[in-house]
Amino acid sequence: MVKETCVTTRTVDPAVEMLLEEAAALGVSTAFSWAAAMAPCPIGENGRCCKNCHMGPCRLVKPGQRGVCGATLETVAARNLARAIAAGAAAHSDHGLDMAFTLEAVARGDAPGYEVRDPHKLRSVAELMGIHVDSKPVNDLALEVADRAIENFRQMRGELTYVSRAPAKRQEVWRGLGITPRSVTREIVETLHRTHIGTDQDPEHILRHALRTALSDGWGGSMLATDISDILFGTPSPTVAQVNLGVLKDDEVNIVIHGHEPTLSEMIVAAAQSPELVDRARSQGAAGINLCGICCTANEILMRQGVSVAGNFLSQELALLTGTIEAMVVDVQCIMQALGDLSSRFHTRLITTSPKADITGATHIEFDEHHAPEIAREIVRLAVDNFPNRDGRVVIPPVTNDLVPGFSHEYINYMQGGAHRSSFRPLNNAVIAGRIRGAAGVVGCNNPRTVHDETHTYLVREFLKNDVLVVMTGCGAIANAKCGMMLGEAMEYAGPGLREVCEAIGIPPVLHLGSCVDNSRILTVLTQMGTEGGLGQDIADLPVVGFAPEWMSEKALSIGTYFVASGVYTIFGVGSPVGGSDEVTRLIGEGWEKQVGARLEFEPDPQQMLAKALAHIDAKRAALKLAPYNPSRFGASGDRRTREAMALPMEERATALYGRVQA
Ligand code: BF8
Repeated sequence: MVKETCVTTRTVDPAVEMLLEEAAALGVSTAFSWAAAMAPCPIGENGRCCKNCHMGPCRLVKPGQRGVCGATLETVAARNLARAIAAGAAAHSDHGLDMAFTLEAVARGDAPGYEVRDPHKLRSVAELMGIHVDSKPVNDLALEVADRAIENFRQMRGELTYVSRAPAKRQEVWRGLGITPRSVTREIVETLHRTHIGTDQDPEHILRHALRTALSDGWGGSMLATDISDILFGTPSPTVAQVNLGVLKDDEVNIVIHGHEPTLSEMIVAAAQSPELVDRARSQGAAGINLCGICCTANEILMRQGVSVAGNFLSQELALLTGTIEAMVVDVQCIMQALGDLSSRFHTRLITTSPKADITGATHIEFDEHHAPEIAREIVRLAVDNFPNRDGRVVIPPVTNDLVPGFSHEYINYMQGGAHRSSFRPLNNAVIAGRIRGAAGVVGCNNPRTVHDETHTYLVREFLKNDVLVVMTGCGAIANAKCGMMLGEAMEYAGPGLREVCEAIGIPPVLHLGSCVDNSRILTVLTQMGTEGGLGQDIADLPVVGFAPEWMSEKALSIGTYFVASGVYTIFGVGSPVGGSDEVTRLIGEGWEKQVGARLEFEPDPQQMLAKALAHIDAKRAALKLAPYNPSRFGASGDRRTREAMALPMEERATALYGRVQA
């Protein structure tokens, strides 16, 4: 059900508030209290600090001030942003590369426990890559796809394979500017080179390469990560699951999987269901094994397996405070270092699994896809054997909600016409008619510098009221799922036209598309909307906006930048990492608008964010010569009318339902 939120100055999530009170009672610090105790560095916060060489760090805080090498504020702020985008692109893409290596190992028969679960997707991906499918055996085709994917990470010349998936007009924009990405590796290496002391000094030139680097993530590393995950673990379709800290069980072994990559977590899902380990849990006094996730690993196994989600980024420390987690298993990205110390205060075993990420205080059980089932069983066994070590203090907030995740691009296509007539035509028609005013992609992190989940949930409610269809990923998706916004009941917030469309198709008005690498699914959806007909010929023509309202990570900057480079006006909340430079703010705003047809803006005020988004959607509608948005034209049909009629006194119902009734 749709839940009212409990707004405090820290969070809108009552489960998080309850555990923050528990943290205070236990004298435990969390990201919330650290953020309250330490203001952001006022120089680094908005891009004025240059620490790219050891003549500095230089603080450019006075008008006209330069660094020791002569670098201007504009150059410094542009370099800082470009480096952050490169780091974000690297994180997504290294994840994608590991997925490609796993697919290669599976195809060679070197990864027992894994298989190609979606051969249909394998064939579609092969075709997109220009590989002849013919009647090749699945593993032969998988090997060719893996090889082509790996080549995309290391090729030094040419264009990324998936550039050809973008609308033709968009490809022309990129080629015209010289920003068509060659490979993730090439663009990231070049960013680091250009931003080294004494290399690229013109801020516009630096930022143009930042666009190219971000594109190598969106249309390269992330898109490959999504596609290969679908091939190996199945393309998501809608399922039902539960969310929030109330999914933890007081009488079962709780294992929380946290991080980003689905390879190990998929194996842990299987191990946790094995009769041998469930019996072992019972022998330790537990009623069973309860698996759930946090952050984007959660989104991966939620989308495909319906595994519960305990929370988003700012819930990770709080989950430990429940006293009920036998093991928190982490891989890479968004894992707070504080978990090491914190887990040692409770009985929880923090288990690191990536060869790339050690945390002091954790037990390291290294993942290797060649021995994944044994490693997964070892981890689950360790968790099970830890159950008797609970100290008896159990504080599980009684807060959960249901959600319907699983909206892959393929399913969105299918749901609009079934197997024989799948297309985006109904969606495009709804936008053309004005039933749907436009669409918003609301994605990204939590940040304790703003009220946890508040802007994510505010924007989504307002978009629904304004007949704007919402697609979500990452921690923003979890924020809204916790409030019941990913259920049919969220229709109560929807405007009349959006409601008609969602009721006709049978979908919630807020669609969960997956983890942060799955923002690439949004690119695919937008491409199909742009090429379906009636809404222009390019992503930049569409009445759509992108948002990262509570962003904090470099990955979010990469995502936002590849949205912009793909033609989507994108607004970030919280604060601007280049706010110290009016010129860089102008370059990523009107400068990028001239170059790629979209702006990147940082706007901390949620009402302003909304107003800008709606104005943009309406301007795009006008440019397409679509009817102006007019909600009063829609909503008189379908079950809304029935529902309103049923709420009337009995004697008035028949008239409301059927018009004037003869006595
Ligand atoms: O990759 S939304 S806090 S968990 S960075 Fe991290 Fe941000 Fe969450 Fe997913 Ni994405």
